[in-house]
Amino acid sequence: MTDTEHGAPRTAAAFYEVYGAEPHGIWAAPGRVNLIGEHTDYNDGFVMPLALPHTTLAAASPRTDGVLRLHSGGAEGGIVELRTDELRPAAGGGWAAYPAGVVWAMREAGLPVGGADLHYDSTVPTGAGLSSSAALEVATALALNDLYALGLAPRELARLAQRAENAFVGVPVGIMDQTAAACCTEGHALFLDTRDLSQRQVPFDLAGEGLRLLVVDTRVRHELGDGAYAERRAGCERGARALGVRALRDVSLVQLPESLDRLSGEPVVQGLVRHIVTENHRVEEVVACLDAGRTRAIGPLLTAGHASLRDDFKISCAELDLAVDAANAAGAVGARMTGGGFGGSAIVLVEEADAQTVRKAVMEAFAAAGHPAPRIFTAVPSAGARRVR
Ligand code: GAF
Repeated sequence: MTDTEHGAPRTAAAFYEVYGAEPHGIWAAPGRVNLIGEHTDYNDGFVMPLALPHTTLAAASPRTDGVLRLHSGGAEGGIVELRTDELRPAAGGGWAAYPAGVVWAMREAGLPVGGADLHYDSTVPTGAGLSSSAALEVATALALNDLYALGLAPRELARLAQRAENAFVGVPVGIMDQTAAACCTEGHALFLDTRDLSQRQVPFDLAGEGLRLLVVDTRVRHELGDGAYAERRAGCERGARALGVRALRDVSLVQLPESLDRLSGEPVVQGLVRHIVTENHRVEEVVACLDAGRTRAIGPLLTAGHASLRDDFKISCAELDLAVDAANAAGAVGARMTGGGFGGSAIVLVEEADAQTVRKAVMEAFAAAGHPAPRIFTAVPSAGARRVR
């Protein structure tokens, strides 16, 4: 039994305490790390996330009066009560805007979704770049899908969750995190083409190969809504327009030098374009390595991806750079920041035998630099969203 299944009785008990009745069911959706393919998802490109064992649990029951009640074990402020027919996109709204946005998106799509009582518990760290928002959205979407017998497939739930975040919460994220939460499977990384949403589960058996993937949560909290994410996205779209392509996905590595020439005079956009084009290529190379059973060969690609995010896309920070540099100096196979950037987490691929040495080196480097100690744990490729009860 996983921690998620272990946690289900506690979440059921908390639901009972809050609402005075047993929940109809309990659903779970995981956080994720992205192995490679950063900021490519809103450029129609390739991504490769894997689900973490950390999940958000949603205990839920339907209501017949159109009222939506939301309660979180991790948030102050008690029950948030809303009317489903009065939901309107608005800035702000705190954590409850994410699940409320999902109900709004479903109703906007003409789906027969009414009221519900929901209680959430989560082990996904928030603000750590590990997609706690997507886990909250997708757990909600899956619960409503079952409660209201909508019959939607996981990737359709991901689309609705993304719409909730884009149009209701107001953050212009791509489709990676919601798809990861909805579609990842245990023991695999998910190779996703964000243009047509075609996907392939790529076996990623680290333990079997004597490898380990560490997550270093720098504890530098990041917010996607603070403008820098939207700025990068707008810059990429500007680059695509200037190059006359539908999205930067349509610029190949071979065309890159000529494309950069055409953008001379726009150094910031040049950097964004160079990152996206080289990053899409790195995803394809990582997939080729994994398909060929050459897992260790992805290490340099991860590290090259970090340099590109730091130097061209300019979304790293001192703590992320330190985590990557200290890990590599201590013998890691490769390392990079993961997720939206400006803080959050890095991933480090290490030989199992070197894991303790690398971990210690990162802790010591943070202490020497005067940064708060990072939180380091192992990422085991885990299951996507599911009903647990
Ligand atoms: C965040 C976003 F939510 C994703 O859509 C993606 O753009 C990612 O940053 C960067 O790859 O997690």
